[in-house]
Parts: sequence; structure tokens; C-alpha cells
Amino acid sequence: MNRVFVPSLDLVPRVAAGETAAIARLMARAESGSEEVRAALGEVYRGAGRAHLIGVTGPPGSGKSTLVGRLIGRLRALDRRVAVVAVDPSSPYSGGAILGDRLRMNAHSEDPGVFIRSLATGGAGGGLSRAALDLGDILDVAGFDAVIFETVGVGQDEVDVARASHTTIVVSAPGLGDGIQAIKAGILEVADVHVVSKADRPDAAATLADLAIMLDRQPARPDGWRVPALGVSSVAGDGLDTLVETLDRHRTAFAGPAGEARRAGIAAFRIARTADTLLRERFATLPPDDAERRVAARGLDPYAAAARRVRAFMGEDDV
Ligand SMILES: Nc1nc2c(ncn2[C@@H]2O[C@H](COP(=O)(O)OP(=O)(O)OP(=O)(O)O)[C@@H](O)[C@H]2O)c(=O)[nH]1
Ligand SMILES: [Mg+2]
Repeated sequence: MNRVFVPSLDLVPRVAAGETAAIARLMARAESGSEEVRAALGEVYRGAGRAHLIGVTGPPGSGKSTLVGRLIGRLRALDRRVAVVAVDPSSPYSGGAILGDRLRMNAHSEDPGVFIRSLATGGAGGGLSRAALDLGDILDVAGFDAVIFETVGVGQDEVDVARASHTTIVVSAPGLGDGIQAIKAGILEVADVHVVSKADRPDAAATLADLAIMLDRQPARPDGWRVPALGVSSVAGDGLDTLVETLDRHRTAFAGPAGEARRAGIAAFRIARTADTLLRERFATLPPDDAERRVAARGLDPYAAAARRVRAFMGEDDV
């Protein structure tokens, strides 16, 4: 049976009323990024701003999903509604990750105060972060108090999602390799909070100490926030209270004057990513010309051909 198409703008009040079907539908449209959904997403953005957006990133297997599962439990105990967007890179090697994450978070699957959604891919060139952050706005408007983005800290786009949150947690597993791995991937400096996971393991203390030394060597941040390194065991449940307290403290700091530059940075990032999406889409719909043939024959170079295409839509009002 074909359902009547409900315009995205009409879904917005239903999302704001917390209607799960409307939330899922608008999220699917936001992910696909159709032109029809843009005005609705604009309205959603303007209505959002209450939720705490928390990015959780770190190397594969560092314990992010288990930690997020535990965090959901703690936040629910405080009567907060929690949504999770698990961002999974489109790599075929990560095919099992989503199922695994679902299983780990399954304890909450019957709870209406918890919403979990996996985002597979948003296409090339920043589409993933654009889509993830749009989904965050939808969940924000839907009344979730916290929206957690879990991303593997490998690709730039994934790290960017975490960075564009209000509070970024970088999770490292104990052991020499992981600390170094985190720095290599360039995710050390995006952390507002460092978590050394699996603190029940005997080698966790050494990793925590290494991290503390590294953090001491970092120059003071302009916003005055001192980045803590916390040991957390999702298995034993240790360190979770401190983590929740720290998240709340950072959220308060972020909301005040000290967070102004960060908020502006996130806004700039979102404008840039959305512009990327619009330009790519618009570019793809340009009528074909003879450029491909001429570039292939080396009668025209890619720069001249690209400049010609860019000129073809510059000056147009309607992107
Ligand atoms: N000992 C111990 N093991 C843990 C803890 N937390 C997670 N693990 C184990 O670490 C492994 C990876 O945990 P995940 O939570 O799937 O890690 P992840 O970072 O989400 O992994 P990807 O999403 O695949 O990158 C699993 O085998 C967990 O059981 C902990 O607190 N202590
Ligand atoms: Mg995971």
C-alpha cells in the first residue's frame, strides 16, 4: 500500500511532539538529503539548541559502544532522555560493527526514553557529518536531553562529527599502542574529555599516567577548560559518575561566554559542510557538455574545464 506523502515541513510539529514514526521519517529524509527536506531542516535547526550533543570517538575496539551503553543507563537514571547516532564509515571492513553496537545497546531497546540510530554513510566529502548533525538537530527538537554521536576516530569526517559536538570524548584503550594511535589519528587535540577505557585491566593505570603527562605538556586552552583524563570501566561500572559530572561541567562551560568561539566554530563548520553538499548536488545536475571528451583528448585541461562548470552556476540565485 502506498502511503500518502507527508511534506517534510508537516512532519516538524510531529517531531516536536516526540512522535517516533515522524522522527524516523524525517531522519531518513535528512540522511538522503533531498531538496524537499531542506526547509524542514532549517526550521528544525532554528528550533533546536536544548540538547547536549556529545561526541564519542576513538580507535576501533577502544570500548566506545560499551561506554555509550553505560552512559545511557546513567543518564536515564537521572531521568534524561538519550539518543545515540552511531556513525559507521562506509568501509566494508566495518560491516559487523553496527550489529555489535546494537547488541551492546540492546538493554535499552524497550525504553521510549532511548533512541538509537545507525548512520551508514552520507556520501563523499563531508556528507556524513552534514547528515549526522542534521539528525542531532531532529533529536534535539524531539526532546532528547542528550544526543551522543559515536564515531570511529579514523577518517577525518568521523572525527569532525565528534568535534562538532558540544563535548567531545576521546576514548583510548589501555596499552602502549592505543595512546600513540590516538595521537597519530590527530584526535588527541579534539578531546574535551579523555577516557581511558577498560580501567579494570591492570595496564590502564600506566596509560592514564601517560595521558596525564601528555596533557600537562599541552598549552592552556584559550577557553580555560582543563582537559581531564578519566579512567572508566564499563564492565565494573567505575568512573561513570565522574564522567557524567565532567560532561555536565563542560556543558555549562560551553554554554557560557567561554564557549563562544567554540559555538561560532561549530556554526562555521556546519555552514561549510552544508555548502559542500549543496554545491556537489548542484554541480551534478549541470547539463552535460563536451568537456569530458576534450579533457580526455588533452585538448582541454581539468582546471579550465572545472572553471567553466563553476562559472556555469555562479550568479545563479537558486542553489
Ligand atoms: N575489560 C573490559 N573490556 C571492555 C570494557 N569495555 C569494553 N570492553 C571490551 O572491548 C571490546 C570492544 O568494545 P566496543 O565497545 O565494541 O568498542 P568500540 O570502540 O565501540 O568498537 P568499534 O565500534 O568497533 O570501533 C569488547 O570486546 C568489549 O567487551 C571494559 O570496561 N573492560
Ligand atoms: Mg562501537
